[in-house]
Amino acid sequence: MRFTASFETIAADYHSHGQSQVLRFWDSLDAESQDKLLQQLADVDLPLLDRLLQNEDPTVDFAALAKRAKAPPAVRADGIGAAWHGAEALQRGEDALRSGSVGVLIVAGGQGTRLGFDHPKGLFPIGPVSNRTLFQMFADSIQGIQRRYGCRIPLYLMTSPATHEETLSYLQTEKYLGLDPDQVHLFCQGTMPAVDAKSGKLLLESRDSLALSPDGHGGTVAALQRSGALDALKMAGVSQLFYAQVDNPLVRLCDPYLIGHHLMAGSEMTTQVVRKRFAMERVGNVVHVDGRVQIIEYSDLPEEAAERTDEAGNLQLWAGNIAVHVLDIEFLQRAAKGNELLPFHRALKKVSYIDEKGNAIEPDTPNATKFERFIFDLLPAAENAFVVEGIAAEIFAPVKNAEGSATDTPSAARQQICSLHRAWLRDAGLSVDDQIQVEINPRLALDGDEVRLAMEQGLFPPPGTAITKDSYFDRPPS
Ligand code: UD2
Repeated sequence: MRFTASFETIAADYHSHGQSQVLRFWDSLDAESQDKLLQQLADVDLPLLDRLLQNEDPTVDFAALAKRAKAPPAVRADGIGAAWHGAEALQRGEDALRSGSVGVLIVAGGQGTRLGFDHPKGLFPIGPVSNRTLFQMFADSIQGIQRRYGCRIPLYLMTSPATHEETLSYLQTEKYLGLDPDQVHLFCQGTMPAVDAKSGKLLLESRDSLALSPDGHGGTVAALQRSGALDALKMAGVSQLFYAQVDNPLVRLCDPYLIGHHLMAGSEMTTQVVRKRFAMERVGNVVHVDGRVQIIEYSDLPEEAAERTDEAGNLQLWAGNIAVHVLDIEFLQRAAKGNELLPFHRALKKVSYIDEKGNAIEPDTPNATKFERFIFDLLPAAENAFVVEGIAAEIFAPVKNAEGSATDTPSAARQQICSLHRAWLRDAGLSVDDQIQVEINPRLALDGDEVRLAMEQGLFPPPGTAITKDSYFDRPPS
């Protein structure tokens, strides 16, 4: 049990901050509930909350920023834009992987509300033929990378209180998805309380609990530090973390090309971007402004700035953030010291709560302000922040929305995975009709080159073979 200040101290503190309504049911609670509430109240940084409520924190005038924003200097998909060749970057990244200096960090704390899936999103079955879960897809990629580079990749999975327990039991039940349990590290991010959007009063989710939400993927930095992960990684000789979101099954985990560019640029944070499909696409905009690389989230970018085009008629702000970053451990340690590098973003959301009579209220319009930190706000603080373009069809298939939505649905992602793997098989000499669903497990082949190599070893049907039924290539043909 963590030490918690006495009830009197906490009650006085909340009273002085005008938040004593959170204790209105105190006398009706049993000892266990009183203890639970008291621990939550002790964890809230009331002075920080006051600064946020008084708008005394540094907020950004995104409209003004967007006016000055330009496209970022970037290594484009054709390789142009760096003072070195792509082949050198690739070699440098492969050497880093072989030396064991790269770890993987996947943020999986978000609640999959938009997906309508009431389990941690990593448990969502997405394999187009295998039905493998998102977590299994990442674990298989890591096993493929370990096979190819003879290394051992530590995997850090960030959960939130909403996803931690179920994620842990899933991993235990699934025997850590083929990975060594010692290389898989779960750590839980922090939370922030939600407040009534009008009054700024903290909301109670129940008589003995605040309405708490995960503190944003930017909470990664404090959570890595708090869990001891940064020190452990450094001790293990890991100097870069490859960061990805749990909702992108097409991410090229530990991409040596991206890692190599990061290292050759002497960058502390490198981000992979894709050309946006349209101006208001729901991705962050990677821009260059005031001498720094920054990201203006889609929700903060005025439409006129998003629609701006260059002389060739292309979107001026073309670089879409897909939340794939390479981060130096040293940089994360520096960022964890202050936390002032990560401002809070406010989101107006519907948050269920109990009213002064103890009635549960399910608002049908946004009623509360949530506070989140975004990891990409580290970019302007990073030395030599670097931007590398990738091809969306090869690296980005976000699983965000429930079936039937316009974009970013599970079936759209499954189709993208099939299209990419179909192209690999065709390039290797197999014929596959468009309506045949195919899926290749990275343990067998990580990319098209490896499909050809594996084929020479008889691990795929020989060139000229027609694949006439839905096929999952997971192990050598029997
Ligand atoms: C995010 C990016 C957007 C673009 C898009 C690509 C932000 C604010 N926006 O949009 O720029 O890159 O992804 O798909 O990042 N998460 C946590 N803990 C949290 C909150 C989120 O782990 O407290 C994880 C969550 O599991 C998910 C990811 O972060 O995998 C993104 O979550 P989001 O829903 O907040 O951001 P989204 O998808 O609107």
